[in-house]
Amino acid sequence: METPINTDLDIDLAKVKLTEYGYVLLPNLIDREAATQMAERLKELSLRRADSANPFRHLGNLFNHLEPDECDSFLPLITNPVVLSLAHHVLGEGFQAIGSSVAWTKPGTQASGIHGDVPMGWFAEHSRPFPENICFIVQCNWMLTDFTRENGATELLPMSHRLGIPNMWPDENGDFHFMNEQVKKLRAELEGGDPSNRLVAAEGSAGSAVVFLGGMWHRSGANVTADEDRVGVLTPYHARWVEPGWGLGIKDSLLKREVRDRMPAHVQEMSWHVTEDYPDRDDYPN
Ligand SMILES: O=C(O)CCC(=O)C(=O)O
Repeated sequence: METPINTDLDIDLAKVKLTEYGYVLLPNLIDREAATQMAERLKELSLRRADSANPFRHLGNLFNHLEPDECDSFLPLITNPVVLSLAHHVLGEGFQAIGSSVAWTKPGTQASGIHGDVPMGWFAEHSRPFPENICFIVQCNWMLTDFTRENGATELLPMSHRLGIPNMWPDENGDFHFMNEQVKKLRAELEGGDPSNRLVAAEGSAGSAVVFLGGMWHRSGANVTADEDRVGVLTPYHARWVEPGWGLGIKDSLLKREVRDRMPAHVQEMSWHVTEDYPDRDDYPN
């Protein structure tokens, strides 16, 4: 049965949920059929890239991989007025779009490690005081297939943008470090089976989205189904004053210049930096 697009969403309530709980589920924002078609095309493009037999497939900024005449049908993923309004609410004027990366978890994909998005790990690893009331990134995961707990829906720890940073990093001996013992213990409990069921699975039907603050503790769940693909597209937005190459360490999620230059004017305004602004080198921080 056709799922109607959600036109009566309460945007003010969505803003409150985003800032207070750290995430908000947005059911049926785009047409299910359009979402399904995008998923099929993105799976095809992901398969073309040389890759191992890894059941998790990732494709960097999808617009760099599409044919020029296909871009328009994928634009709703970065121009959705509800998502833009939430990004503006948190990040203010001039926020920028990056990412649009495909996260396809096939059956058998393991859950990822729990983390906060860039640049939070940098603050932890470099023992810097981290800015608790400042949001660098608003993350959005578009569900182009149905997302269920079983097929690997994004899992989030509600209100965890108010906790420390869960990221870990290895030293030269391969031993892992955390910003403190508390986050280490909490993360170990969540990843060790989450006995109190604190992680929320962002479930929804194809065409829905989950928007969350970059500082939220989250991961992509394990796909334990026998035959269900989970295809998401992550479309983060960052504050204008963040520098994507160094501040966010994600130069590869920018648009190529020629792709940016053929985008509608309002998308170009959200895409100040392009891949070519960052020469190839391996010392951009992650
Ligand atoms: O694919 C997902 O469900 C989550 C992706 C994620 O954790 C990330 O991009 O930081």
